[in-house]
Amino acid sequence: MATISKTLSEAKSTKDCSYDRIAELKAFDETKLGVKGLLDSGVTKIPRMFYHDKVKDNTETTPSDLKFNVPIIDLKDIDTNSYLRVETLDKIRKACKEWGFFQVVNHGIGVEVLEEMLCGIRRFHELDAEVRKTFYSRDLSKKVRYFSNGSLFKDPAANWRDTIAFFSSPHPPNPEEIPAVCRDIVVEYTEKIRALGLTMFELFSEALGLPTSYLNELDSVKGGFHLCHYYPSCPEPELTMGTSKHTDISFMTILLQDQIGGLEVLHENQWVDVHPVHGSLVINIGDLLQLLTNDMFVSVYHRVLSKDIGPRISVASFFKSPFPDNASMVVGPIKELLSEDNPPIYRDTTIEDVTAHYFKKGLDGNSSLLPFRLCSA
Ligand SMILES: O=C(O)CCC(=O)C(=O)O
Repeated sequence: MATISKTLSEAKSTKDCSYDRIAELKAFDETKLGVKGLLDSGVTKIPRMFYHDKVKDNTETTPSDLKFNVPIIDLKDIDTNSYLRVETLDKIRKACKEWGFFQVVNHGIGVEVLEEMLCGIRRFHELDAEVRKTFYSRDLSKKVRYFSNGSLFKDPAANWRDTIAFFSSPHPPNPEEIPAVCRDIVVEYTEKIRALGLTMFELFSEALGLPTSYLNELDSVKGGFHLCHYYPSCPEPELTMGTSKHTDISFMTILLQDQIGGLEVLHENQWVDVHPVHGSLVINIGDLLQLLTNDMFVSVYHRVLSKDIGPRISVASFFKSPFPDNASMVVGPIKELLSEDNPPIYRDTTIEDVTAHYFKKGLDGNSSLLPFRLCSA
């Protein structure tokens, strides 16, 4: 590892003409130990592959905090109090339309489950290096997979972040495939997040004026996986990012974050902090739900800043199409939502085409829906 980090730092300090980015990426990937491994090897300067051109863009973070707050929606008693349910549906509709992001409290998953999930993911990422590297893989068909930067060789700059991914549905891993240090909690969390996902889709359906079960009856939303991130503290956080600006390809994402902070959402051209609220979960609309709802709900850009403190742990649970099982399924704006005043903005397409475009473009900061917009819209 010491040799590799020397190669990495040599690559960083050499002049532009001799900088071999691919060699640096390969050397990093071959360690199979991610950013955590780099930090453990004692780096005090980040390798050049992590340099981002535009860590600071022309949108501001701080002033927006004075002006905007990501909505927090309380789900308590909405099944028993019809007045509260209507009020909550109004809040959800407004949040999905104006923000594409909100936090939920009293969502039915105990705080001890959330905390144990964060601890379990941390235990995995802090396993002995020799054990951890046995899970490292870029084989997308693996149901349990540890890696650093999903599109390492495609993205313009690497992020200061490692990840372990778990398929959750429709084909979850056998429990024995899950690392023992987080096995029980990953199984439990998967079950609980799935149930919350069904509830959220019911609420979304009602908020859209559709029958309660509408979205849950679509076969296209029955797939799922978790990306469980570990953001080590960064010696030069101003030069890199934890997660680059992007939207999610999912229908919906439920995110669990610890108390470190750093997640930001783009709202009215301002980066707004998604302040960690203990016991809450962050809900965000993905590109495919924006397409289904004909922009009534929006999928918005978000990113994670690097910090000189850490590690930060987060778990993003994506509700998506069971790919590749449903790859050829046609998706387009829901017909019941369309009218003369609300004509379709997107053409019908397939899950396969949207997904292929999303991965082809990588984390370049552009919406994956652009090629599917109708010219006249
Ligand atoms: O770690 C986070 O807070 C966000 C992660 C994220 O945006 C993603 O996995 O797509």
